[in-house]
Amino acid sequence: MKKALITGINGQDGAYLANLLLKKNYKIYGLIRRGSTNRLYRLEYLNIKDRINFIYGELNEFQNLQNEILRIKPDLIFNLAAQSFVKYSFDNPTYTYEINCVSVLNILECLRRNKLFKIKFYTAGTSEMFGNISGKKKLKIDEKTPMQPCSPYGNSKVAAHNLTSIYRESYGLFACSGILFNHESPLRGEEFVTKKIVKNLVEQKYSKKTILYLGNLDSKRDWGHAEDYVEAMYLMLKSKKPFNYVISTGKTYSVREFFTKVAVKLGFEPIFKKKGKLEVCIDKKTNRIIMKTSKKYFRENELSYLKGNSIMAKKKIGWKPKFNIDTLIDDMISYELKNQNVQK
Ligand code: NAP
Ligand code: F7E
Repeated sequence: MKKALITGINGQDGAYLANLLLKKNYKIYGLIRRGSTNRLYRLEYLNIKDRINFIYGELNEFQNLQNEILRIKPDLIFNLAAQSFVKYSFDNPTYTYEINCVSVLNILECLRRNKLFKIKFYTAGTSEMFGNISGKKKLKIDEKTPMQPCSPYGNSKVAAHNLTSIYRESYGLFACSGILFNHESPLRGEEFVTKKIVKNLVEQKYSKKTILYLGNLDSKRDWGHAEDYVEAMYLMLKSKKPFNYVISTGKTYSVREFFTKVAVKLGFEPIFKKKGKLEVCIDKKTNRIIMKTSKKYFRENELSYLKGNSIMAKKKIGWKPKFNIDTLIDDMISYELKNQNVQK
């Protein structure tokens, strides 16, 4: 039986990836850090918690990580654990850098020092590494686009990405840094904008009448579904040659467009009034304010436009997304409706 080790297994991607690999008959080991509350709800939701072999540890604890890798001898390692919230990285840059970069270096060093050249390694790169490079000209980003991160998070991921390429080229490790654009799902963390919008608007529709507070409504993202994106991670490690592929849908929508789509699907009639940090959205049917902007959610530096080009991944590893923006939103709404016990 093939074995896979996943760090960050209780995060959004970790849970979907574990589910995918179990279906492919892998034995799964998952690294999680100790906590005082239940953070395994995603694995419980997918009904796979009891099929995971958990390893408790911190990502930056080199000795422990090395012992576990030597004990398990996995065929594949997926490093998904990270401080993944961009806004938080402006307030906690040192922590973000250590977790997101030093941890990758630790795994690469462990593979190199112990001559574990058969283990295939994936680490989670991101579109945030490009910063605003394509913003003005509205270009599609591909594997050759230069990286100019505009957040401490993006910078930490560039460092990890470059180290991965350096170890691949210098020591012949099978190591890839997947350049994944935003991907969402019902299991997305609640601080991210898509989940925040869907959860709040479903609540406003069916239970609590609490206004939704958002930041910049005009930034644009290339949003895909996490289930499609974990498939890409797997395909990257199954391919013959390691390569850092861009994974994206090739379509981009503003936060305002995403919000409007969700609101309309739920039967609201959204009308936007005022501008910038004073903007509000009113439901024309009820004349009630359903959204207000708040200074709190604007960023120190905004990445305002993202659109990817995944032709290379399509050609070389046969990856193609199954979801589009509407089926993604439908999936997210239907999960929230079930949570609210609403019959559709
Ligand atoms: P997520 O839901 O935030 O999950 C992050 C995981 O990392 C959680 O399991 C978290 O565990 C774990 N973690 C954080 N700090 C840790 C530490 N010090 N030691 C051990 N584990 C730690 O993120 P995601 O959306 O699944 O994303 C997965 C990876 O892809 C991340 O590296 C992210 O940066 C990257 N990425 C995500 C996207 C996206 O749109 N989702 C796009 C590009 C790249 P706790 O529960 O203990 O916090
Ligand atoms: O923000 C704007 C915000 O936090 C998206 C991570 O998975 O994808 C994710 O990073 C946009 C930004 O995701 C709110 O300013 C407006 O322009 O959902 P987000 P992100 O920062 O793009 C990349 C690829 C990753 O790698 C990261 O790990 O939405 N926005 N109002 C808001 N964002 C949030 N969170 N909350 C708001 O109220």
